[in-house]
Amino acid sequence: MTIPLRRLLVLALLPLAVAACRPRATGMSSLPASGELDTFEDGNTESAAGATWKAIHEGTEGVTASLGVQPDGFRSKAYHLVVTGFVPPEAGQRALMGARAALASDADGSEQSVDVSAFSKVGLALKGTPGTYVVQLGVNQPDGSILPYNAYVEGTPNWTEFLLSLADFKYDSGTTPQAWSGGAVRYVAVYAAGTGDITFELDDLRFVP
Ligand SMILES: [Ca+2]
Repeated sequence: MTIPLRRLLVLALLPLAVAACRPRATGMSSLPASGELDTFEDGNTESAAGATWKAIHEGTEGVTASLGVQPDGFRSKAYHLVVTGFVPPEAGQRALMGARAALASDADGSEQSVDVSAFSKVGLALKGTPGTYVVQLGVNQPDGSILPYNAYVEGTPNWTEFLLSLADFKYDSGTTPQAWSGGAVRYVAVYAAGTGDITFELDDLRFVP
């Protein structure tokens, strides 16, 4: 028995049509081609990638973090993100206190990854309680896991703009540090590395070609 060519074509295209009808395909939002993740100028905690900024307070008891969008800013001057919290002095490196946003989001709100190979840098403006801050990219691995790749900046009470090369992000949490090797990025996060009462402010977060 032979199947006419036209029917074969229809059968071949059917899965594509079904995929196009799925709500998750039409509801997907992700990092704009411009690379601009968030200027906060809309006054809310939803990024230009359609995902919501989340306050992160993990790793040990007593860590707190909350966030909000407040007036003023760095380059885009209407609004910026403010993160406030506390890291117990004894928490050391176990504490995660900061803010995180995914680079893409499904219609149901689940986080998705984005290929950032069109970009070579991450730009952001930061000011806050003096100390070191960790800029982190969650990078998809071939086995499906996500590893945190870190770069470090020094925060001061004055706005400072940082332009971090993707090549400078390293996975340094394990026994064997790993240099940047590309891959799709699930999220951007900024964490305070210090302890005590900490407030820091973010603005103009973007991927740069
Ligand atoms: Ca702004």
